[in-house]
Amino acid sequence: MAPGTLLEDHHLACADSRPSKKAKLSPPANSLTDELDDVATAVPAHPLDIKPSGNAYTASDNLKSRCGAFARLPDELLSLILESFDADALVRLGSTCRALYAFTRHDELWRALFIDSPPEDFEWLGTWRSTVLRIPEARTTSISCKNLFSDVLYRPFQCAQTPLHPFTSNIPPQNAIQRLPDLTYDEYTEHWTNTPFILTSPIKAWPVYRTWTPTTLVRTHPGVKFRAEAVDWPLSKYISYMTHSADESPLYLFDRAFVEKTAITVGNHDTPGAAYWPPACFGDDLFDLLGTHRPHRRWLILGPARSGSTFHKDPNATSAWNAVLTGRKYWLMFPSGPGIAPPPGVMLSDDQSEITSPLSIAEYLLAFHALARRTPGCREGVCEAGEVLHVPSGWFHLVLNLDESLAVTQNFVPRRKLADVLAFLRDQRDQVSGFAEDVADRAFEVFVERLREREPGVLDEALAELERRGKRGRGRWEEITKGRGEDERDGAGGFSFGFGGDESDVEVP
Ligand SMILES: O=C(O)CCC(=O)C(=O)O
Ligand SMILES: [Fe+2]
Repeated sequence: MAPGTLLEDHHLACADSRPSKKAKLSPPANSLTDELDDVATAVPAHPLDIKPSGNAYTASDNLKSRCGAFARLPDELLSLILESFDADALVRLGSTCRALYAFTRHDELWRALFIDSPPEDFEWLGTWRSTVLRIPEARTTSISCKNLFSDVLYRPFQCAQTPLHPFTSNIPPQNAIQRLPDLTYDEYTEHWTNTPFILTSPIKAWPVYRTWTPTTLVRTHPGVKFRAEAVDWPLSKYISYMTHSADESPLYLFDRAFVEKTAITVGNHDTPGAAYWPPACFGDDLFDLLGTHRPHRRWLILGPARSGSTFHKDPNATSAWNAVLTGRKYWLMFPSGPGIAPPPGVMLSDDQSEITSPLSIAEYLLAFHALARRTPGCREGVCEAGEVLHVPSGWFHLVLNLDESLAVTQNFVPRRKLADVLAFLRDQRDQVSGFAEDVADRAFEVFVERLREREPGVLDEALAELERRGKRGRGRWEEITKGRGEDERDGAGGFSFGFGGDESDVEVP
């Protein structure tokens, strides 16, 4: 969560950590209420002894009242102003009084400073501030700010410390994502393209499943730079960050060039020397017909416990599989489509194209998980190491790593979802992503041309499906908008989350 972006939702998101009266009145043991009480009381004290704002009402002293003109600024505004300070100004201001010491220690400020101008060489020293200032942890001061009461400073810490297992366990049976040993191509094509599922045994024979762990990878590729959100770091630095940081939303390694960087061979299960191959049930990827024009398709994903992906849909209406090599991932999923509301707490921009929720994963779970769990269409599951989860085209998903986790994901176009992908490329052109620049604005035309040359039958089937949908959509829409003179909206509709351009800093498949 960036400093200064605290909105009302954040107030909703993190419960005040004052001792809860509810504990005394609690309903029977093991209820969710009990678990949430445990969540609230399991948060340790803030390292600088900062407390939530509410405590100011009963306190006899308040450090902020003693920081001159700054005392008059609301905490949100003060944090926002500090975002424009450089490292030197932050250090000097922080040495003037305890309250400003606390505000200028806020690690999100230092994360932004680092990311704005990443140093050529650095050593990860446990916090962004220590890393920017090159101060080893042992020499970092920690002055008690006991009478400072600030939600802006306390909440990110609380969200980073709150136990998340109550949200990811006791999955209601009706929400549970189905677990299957494996599927045949025909079974997948006939029955499963629109359904999330977990395959429990498809990757046990992958060489990378047997040999790749964060520890082995860093041993073999310590200096290879991988992309982690806005930075490219040598793997050894990322692992050092991953194993020794307390960020609320940890930097997530998401690298689309890992095959080239690690010089592995990929292909199908019969490709000589292949390090991994897509589970056979998913069949061919129709984007392969585009050859060198195809959009990005595969990512290596690595992150610590509590890292993950906030709600999004995969790009270009593709489907995906996500194979866990080490660790475990909790998935929360919702279908989308005409007439289906987005998941609770997910806000879409007016044109439905962009997600406007500012919540981190922990904030989302704290504020909306209970409602999400009760919402029709909700699917949840934990994908263990050695298992593969199927993300159907168009489904919203939020993913939380329960442990440090290494995974490989691939996006693809199965035959049954070709119509959805064509509709997306044709009707949501400004959201098409992951293609090279010279193809991006004519991706639909290029793809249709290739399909016509190589798979005319499959193309005709998909175009006929699109026409059927168009007719159905027009009938319904005309009924609704009779006399208003409005155009038909795209039948596929809904929000989607793209890759951004090639130069984009952030990409989440
Ligand atoms: O592993 C993750 O964090 C989720 C990645 C993702 O969104 C996907 O595979 O589609
Ligand atoms: Fe995704």
